[in-house]
Amino acid sequence: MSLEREAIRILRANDRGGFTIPTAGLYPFQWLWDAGFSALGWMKFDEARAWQEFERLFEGQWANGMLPHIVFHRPEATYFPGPDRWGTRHTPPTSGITQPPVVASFVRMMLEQAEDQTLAQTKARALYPKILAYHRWFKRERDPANTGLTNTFHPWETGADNSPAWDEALARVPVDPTLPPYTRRDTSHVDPSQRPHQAEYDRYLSLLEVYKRCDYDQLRLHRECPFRVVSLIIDCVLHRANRDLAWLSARFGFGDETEIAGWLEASQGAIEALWDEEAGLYYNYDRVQDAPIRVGTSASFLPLYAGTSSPQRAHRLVRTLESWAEQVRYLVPSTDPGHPSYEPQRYWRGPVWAIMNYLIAQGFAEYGYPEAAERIHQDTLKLAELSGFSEYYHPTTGAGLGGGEFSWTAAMALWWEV
Ligand code: 2M8
Repeated sequence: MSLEREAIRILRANDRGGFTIPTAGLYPFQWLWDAGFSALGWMKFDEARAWQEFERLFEGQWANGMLPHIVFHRPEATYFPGPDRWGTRHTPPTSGITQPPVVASFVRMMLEQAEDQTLAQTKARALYPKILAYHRWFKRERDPANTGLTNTFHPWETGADNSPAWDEALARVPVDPTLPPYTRRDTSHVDPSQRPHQAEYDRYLSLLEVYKRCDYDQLRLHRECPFRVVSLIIDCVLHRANRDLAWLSARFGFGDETEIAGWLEASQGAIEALWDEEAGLYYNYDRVQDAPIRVGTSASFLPLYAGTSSPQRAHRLVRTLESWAEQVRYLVPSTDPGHPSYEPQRYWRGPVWAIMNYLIAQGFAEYGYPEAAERIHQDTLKLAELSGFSEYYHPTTGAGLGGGEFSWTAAMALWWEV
């Protein structure tokens, strides 16, 4: 079967009625940034269904504008933590944290490429106020001091759960002595050597108890949450999303461009302050320690996707990518392969992720480096041919890892035409 037909088959198989689960068993609900990538994939063969993905996602939006990272549209026993553990009292049930805000950018891309322009304009226009409310929530509740960067309160929010970038910050989170007992479900679907360690899970769940004690009050979390970082994935995705939100505002005549321009001015300078000249890349930042987190990750290239980098810094990032390419067979490993914490098969500690490749390649292409973009594109294609549409891949052997028949990997094959 061609890659394209197989990708369509997977998206259809993972469709649960207007929303796409990432993969059966391991992730049986709708996740925020997965929904964005899935919508791009649907766009290539069913435009109406693609727009519906966002409509279902925004059913989970909170009254304060927050868009949660999971919408539990219907009960499923194969995932933990489910709605009871989150206890957010929302209808439909949701988690209580967010995820990389890809929506505005992907709505713009879909609008620009739609064959059915009447449908696309109606859908994008209707989504706009909801996306604006979400971005206002980010500014108001995650950057109240207007630093230009947002506070992130959980590794799950970053999308890169067990990245070595979070090791030290997470190790400082005390394990809650009253943590209710729990059974992990992830390791019954996937080999534990490809998933986070138990010590990390205990802290992921301890953080969840902190949110509940704070009643999900973000301003309290700025003071009381022991895990506070700046995540390059969140902030770079948000910066680009704000650019695209301003574009949508102008396109439809909503008139919010001045407000959004103020946010962009702050984040432009603040993201660039995360640059490390010696390392030749950008670092995440620990807000508790008030110090950069000196681990190169695939997110270290995302200021190109944001569009904040200077041409000189973009050039340095190409050199950095080349040095990584000498150490692995397939780009882009999720952690610097020369770093001691690099683990080529453990989830976000080394493996290659198709969706990150897409964002990084787009950045390189837009900065005038088509060869780097094409190399990443070709590697993604080879991985899919070799190992199918896996959740992630081993950067040296190309083996498929994590969950199989994975929606966002399949979606990239359609949208990015791998
Ligand atoms: C992974 O995260 C979830 C928690 O949100 C998990 O491991 O239980 C991450 O790879 C995240 O980026 C992704 O959105 C999610 C669903 O694919 O799985």
